[in-house]
Amino acid sequence: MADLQALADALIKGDRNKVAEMTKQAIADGVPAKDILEKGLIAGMAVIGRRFKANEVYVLEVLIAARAMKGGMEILQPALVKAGVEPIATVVLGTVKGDLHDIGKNLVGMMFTGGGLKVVDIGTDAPAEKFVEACKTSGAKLCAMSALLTTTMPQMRDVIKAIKAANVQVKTMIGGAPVTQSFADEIGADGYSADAASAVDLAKSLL
Ligand code: B12
Repeated sequence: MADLQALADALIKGDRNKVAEMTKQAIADGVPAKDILEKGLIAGMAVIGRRFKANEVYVLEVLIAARAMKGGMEILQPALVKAGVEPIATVVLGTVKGDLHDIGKNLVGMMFTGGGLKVVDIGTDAPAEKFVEACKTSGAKLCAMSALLTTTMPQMRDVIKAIKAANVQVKTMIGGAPVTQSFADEIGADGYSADAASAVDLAKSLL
């Protein structure tokens, strides 16, 4: 019988091949897809998130674990669809206009996926209209923005204004090295978090 704790451990170690192999085996053993996702892949990613938050692992380890998670997800996806397991919600994620930094954004996206959210990544240098359009077409419940430059932070305010003007019902959250809670309060964002691991908890609390 498949050992989901061992699957989680392989993901924590970032062993992509083992994660793929064990995911396949768990499906073959008839383990419900939802259990493989929640008790194997998401459980492993949650550990990585906690360790990252506590500075026990670095960005590179998170990226390697996320790559292993992606490999497992690709195998599990058809079984999830078949079992009717839906993502918790859709989140639109992008780096605001004028800003090309995407390492942090991608990390947040990986943690979102690891937390069971569907991510619509609109990339970098994304103008307000692109956020609004993506939220509308994807039916997202959350809109997450990243900025790494003090000069592009004001773009976040523009995105929030555009979302309100278009009357799109999404919660907004922001992050990036220069962003603070007080800036989030100032521009009317629904939430802010300082790192990718807390971003998942924040997203879930906003839903
Ligand atoms: C890598 C880097 C680049 C790379 C980007 C490559 C890429 N694909 O991203 C390149 C070389 C392209 C680059 C270019 C520039 N950069 Co640069 N860059 C950096 C650097 C060294 C690291 C950023 C990074 O990836 N950090 C690692 C990630 C994991 O951390 P993070 O992004 O902060 O993300 C975490 C959190 O902030 C949070 N988070 C991030 N996004 C989100 C979103 C949400 C919703 C949430 C909840 C959380 C969240 O979670 C993440 C994980 O925990 C920083 C210095 C630094 N120490 O930050 C400078 C830095 C950001 N860059 C800077 C500058 C000035 C520039 C340039 C203007 C340089 C130039 N003169 O051309 C250009 C601007 C280009 C542009 N238009 O965007 C300055 C910004 C100064 C300022 N206060 O505005 C910095 C701070 C360097 C410095 N000390 O001067 N840069």
